[in-house]
Amino acid sequence: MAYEMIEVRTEAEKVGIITLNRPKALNALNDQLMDELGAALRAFDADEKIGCIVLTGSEKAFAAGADIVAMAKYGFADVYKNDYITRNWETIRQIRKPVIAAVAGYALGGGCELAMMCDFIIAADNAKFGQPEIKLGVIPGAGGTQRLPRAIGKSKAMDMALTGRMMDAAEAERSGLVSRVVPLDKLMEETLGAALQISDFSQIAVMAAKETVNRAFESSLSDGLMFERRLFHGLFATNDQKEGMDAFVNKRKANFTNT
Ligand code: CO8
Repeated sequence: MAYEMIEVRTEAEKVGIITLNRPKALNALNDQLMDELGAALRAFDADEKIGCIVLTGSEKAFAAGADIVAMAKYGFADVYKNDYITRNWETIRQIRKPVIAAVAGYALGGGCELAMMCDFIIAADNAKFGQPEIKLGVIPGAGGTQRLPRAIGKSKAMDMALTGRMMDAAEAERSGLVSRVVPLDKLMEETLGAALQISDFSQIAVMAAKETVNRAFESSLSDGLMFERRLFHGLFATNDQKEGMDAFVNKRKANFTNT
């Protein structure tokens, strides 16, 4: 598929990199961009050589939200019956390989929600997060009211959703929204470092770790612990468990085969 609103490349043939590329609109997320993003994510997920995916934007904006110019024209029938804006936002949830968001500049509204749908966020020191939908007479529509409180707690999430204020990178790290903050010129180096590291691990173990951490948000503690235990046990059926433990015992680097 030829892409117009995203750029796609790989690093060392094992990391898939998707760059949102609508610079004139600060990467505002419209249906075409989200369709392209969904297709690119699915293609990397299906590519056996790819062990991790990085999603990023420009230095000025990860994404400044859903496309307000497009949305301004829509009525209830367009968004509800025809599923405009919302139709392709769930693809990223179906991706089984890790997706890291590398966020510089604005991550607002749907941009903040898209970053939160990734498995973790590495932020540049110029990053700004916010859910400003309240200023437009609406509310977040892609998980902002649900993922933000889980990430940063009720009080800060309410503050963000009700005032529409922005949170800078330092506050985002302090609040647990992002895992690391790095200087802007080190953002891709740091993110690719993490992505390459993950790509060298067993894809089976990596997928299991992702699935299990995500389960923590969907289940009781005892159900989550049982899910973890069963997957932990299951990994003892893989060649990669034998390889990883043998490599440790024999003081050599593990060579995982994803089997
Ligand atoms: N949609 C469309 N165009 C945008 C958007 C956007 N979200 N954000 C910026 N642009 C455009 C501007 O219109 C402008 O275009 P032009 O040059 O043609 O006038 C261009 O990008 C540059 O923007 P600015 O001139 O405004 O740049 P500034 O540096 O002055 O300001 C800001 C940057 C602060 C980011 C500012 O652009 C802004 O406030 N943008 C809107 C942010 C916002 O409100 N985002 C939330 C949108 S609502 C939403 O995301 C709901 C999500 C629901 C998802 C549901 C799916 C399931």
